[in-house]
Amino acid sequence: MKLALVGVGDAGTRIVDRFVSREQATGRSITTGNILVFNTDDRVFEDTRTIPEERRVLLGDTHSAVKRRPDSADVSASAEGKGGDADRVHTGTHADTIDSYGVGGDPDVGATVAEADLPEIRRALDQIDETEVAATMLVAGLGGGTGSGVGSVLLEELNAIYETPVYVLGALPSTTEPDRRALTAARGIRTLVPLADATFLVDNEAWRHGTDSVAARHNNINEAIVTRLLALFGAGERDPEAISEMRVDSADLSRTLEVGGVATIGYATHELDRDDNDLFARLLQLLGLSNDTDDGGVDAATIKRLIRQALESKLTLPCAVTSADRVLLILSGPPDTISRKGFETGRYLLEEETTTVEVLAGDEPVSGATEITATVVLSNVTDIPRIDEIQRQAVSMHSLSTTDDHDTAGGSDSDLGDDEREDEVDPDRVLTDDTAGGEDDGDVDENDGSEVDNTNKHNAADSSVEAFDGETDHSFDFEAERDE
Ligand SMILES: Nc1nc2c(ncn2[C@@H]2O[C@H](COP(=O)(O)OP(=O)(O)OP(=O)(O)O)[C@@H](O)[C@H]2O)c(=O)[nH]1
Ligand SMILES: [Mg+2]
Repeated sequence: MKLALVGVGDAGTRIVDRFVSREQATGRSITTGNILVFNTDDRVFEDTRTIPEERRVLLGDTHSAVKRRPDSADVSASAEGKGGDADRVHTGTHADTIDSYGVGGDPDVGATVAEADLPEIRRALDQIDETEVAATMLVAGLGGGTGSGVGSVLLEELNAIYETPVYVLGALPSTTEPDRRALTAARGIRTLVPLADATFLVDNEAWRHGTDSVAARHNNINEAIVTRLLALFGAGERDPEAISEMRVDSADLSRTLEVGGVATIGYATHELDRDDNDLFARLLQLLGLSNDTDDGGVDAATIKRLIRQALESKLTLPCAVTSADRVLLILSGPPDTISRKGFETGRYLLEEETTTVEVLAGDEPVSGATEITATVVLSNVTDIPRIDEIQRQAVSMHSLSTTDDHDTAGGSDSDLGDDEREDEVDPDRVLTDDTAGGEDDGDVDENDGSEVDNTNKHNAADSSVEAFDGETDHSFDFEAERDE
């Protein structure tokens, strides 16, 4: 599927950059240059390798709440004098702390800045040729003031101008980050998920290795994300000449995602050893001596095992697989290796394990590949422990903020008054049984059943700042969905 990528904030910028560099290195053609990144702090722009300057948009130039990073010469001078600023700059990228540059982690400032810069945003978006792509994906760290705040305005804008689906890829903060990141992510989930045609979430907590530095951790996670996105959106985009009866196409992916909500991806690889067993199996088959009546080179049991591994692999967002609405399986490998029988048993396995009959499956023939990969997409999953945890953290932070005027995150959000904090997360609307039942909550009713309501699409452009207000109709309640 041809896809435009719009990165926002540091995480979004890095992930888009990584995607394009892998796309180029593997000779694929997915974004075909339809990329853009937005940020309120340009530190990470300097580190990008594949994003042309005109596609990197720095917002908030004229906004007084946006703090510009001093250039490095100024920093060394001031660090000599004061000592502290140099550290700040070093933590400005890939840190578990929130620094004060850009919008300083505040999504309300992010949304305000983006609203003010809408003309500039629109001019930048003109560089994307919607006729060349089947969908657009907004990429952001949902705990970021820029990612969530600017991201919410961008998503509304993309919805308003594009007829094609707009997906979101959002990274969730890890537990080592300040509570304020979790609060922002909880709000980001509630704002973005109902507005997006589907939201892929990645849990940084599940994917981090204990001893890694934050930078190494992010790099590894970004690599894993990009591998999965390429397997998914790249399927059907290469080797058009290779023959396959079951070729996956972009309609399969859109159909899987059209139920909306949160999607997660599993992935597994099997290295081909074509010199021995597989060739032998093929030989037997050619001679009519194989009792595997299969048409492929890798036996059915191996294919089935691979599909099981993908389902049981660490999902981008761990969840109960039985809560999925739809499933898509993509098997990618040399055209002659993917066994039809293995494919069918694998599909049956997915139906059983996920307890859904809506399993689509297809293959992506790749001549000369040395491995077979299985990619499994689970869409509209609702049983997600990590989201419950983030919501609980957000609610307890909210409670603390209403009983204590001090900034419990130790961050720089002292500019938020109590009234504003009231709006950030309303615990009654996020976690209580009242909301879970959904009877008296118009918002939840709107999101009734398994489908996320997308009626806001194409008419929500005027409500981006209010989208963070607990009283708008953008809320998405996972508890309510689960109980239905
Ligand atoms: N997977 C991944 N997550 C990241 C990366 N960088 C940051 N994050 C996560 O994204 C969240 C937001 O961080 P940033 O992207 O730095 O924030 P921002 O969107 O630039 O917004 P500010 O708060 O204004 O700096 C953090 O809570 C991290 O969990 C990255 O490179 N990869
Ligand atoms: Mg930032």
